[in-house]
Amino acid sequence: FMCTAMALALVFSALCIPGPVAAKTVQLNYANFPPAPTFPCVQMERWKKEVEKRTNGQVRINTFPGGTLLGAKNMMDGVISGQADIGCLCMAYQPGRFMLTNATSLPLGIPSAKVGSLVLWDLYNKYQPKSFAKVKVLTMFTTAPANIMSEKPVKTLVDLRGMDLRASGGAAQILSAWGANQVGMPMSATPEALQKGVVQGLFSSLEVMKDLKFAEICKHVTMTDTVIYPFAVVMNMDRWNALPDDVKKVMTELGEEQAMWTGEYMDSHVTESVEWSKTTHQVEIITLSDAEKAKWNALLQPITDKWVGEAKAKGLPAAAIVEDIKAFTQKRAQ
Ligand code: IAC
Repeated sequence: FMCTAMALALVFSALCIPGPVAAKTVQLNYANFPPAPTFPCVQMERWKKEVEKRTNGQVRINTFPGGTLLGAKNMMDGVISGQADIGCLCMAYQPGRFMLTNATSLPLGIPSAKVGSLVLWDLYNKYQPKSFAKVKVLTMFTTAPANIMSEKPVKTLVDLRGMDLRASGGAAQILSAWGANQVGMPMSATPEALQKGVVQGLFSSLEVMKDLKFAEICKHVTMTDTVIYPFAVVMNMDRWNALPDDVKKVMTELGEEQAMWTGEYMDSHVTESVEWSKTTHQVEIITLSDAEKAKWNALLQPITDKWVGEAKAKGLPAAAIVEDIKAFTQKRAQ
């Protein structure tokens, strides 16, 4: 009897589930490289919720945090080839590939994740870089400005000299200019590198002190507020082209809104993470004196000059890009 009932149930569901509503449901797999509690995954879950709500369930997003579908370095190619429909990537991990948008991680004074995210979005829309020609860009955003998280206190350039610190892309060049020994790797590899003593700290936005529990190891933070890390969320072009127009409209309208949401989330989460680090792990927050900060800043000008030279050689309107980043920053900071 049970078998008959189950067989009947199967026949019944086979007949009923692929009805007109179910047949129209689009399933999309969204890959992300860091662990679920980190901000790229928090913004992914928010985007999923908004898309599912605004399309009245026409679209279902399956999220894959923690590199379970694609990792930090094969995100872009994995989305182009269709291993994932959507992927979130950090452009700083491939500086040459995303040269134009990585100009946002030059030391040009972006003050927050909210402003950074909108400036990056403006820059992408103005220049439509070739590096994204094979995908549909759904949104972009940045971290809050990077600061030094370290096992030993860093109060002067002398303290930093030769210290092994993790960074990537533009932030890594800044660490080198200050005399640290920068060790390049994605954020997703950093917890293990810290644990094993491969590095004695890192240079990134401070929300990871809480989200990745770095406050347990890095008892000192030196405030530099120098540079952001830029991110992109991209979609496989064939999958995008196959979407119904009303779904495309929902996702297009979410682009800038999601950039702003993520920036605001990041900024407030950094504040929360710093408070948590101080009260829960007695982390020391070090502020450089004006005289010391002037020495650090003086070492940074050659970085922008070097980028301008390299970008020009690649045929990019390098000086205009730098001026645009400054102008967009002014506009978006108002
Ligand atoms: C993050 C980052 C990457 C993954 C998860 C959280 C970054 C800041 C950028 C970076 N917070 O790689 O340093």
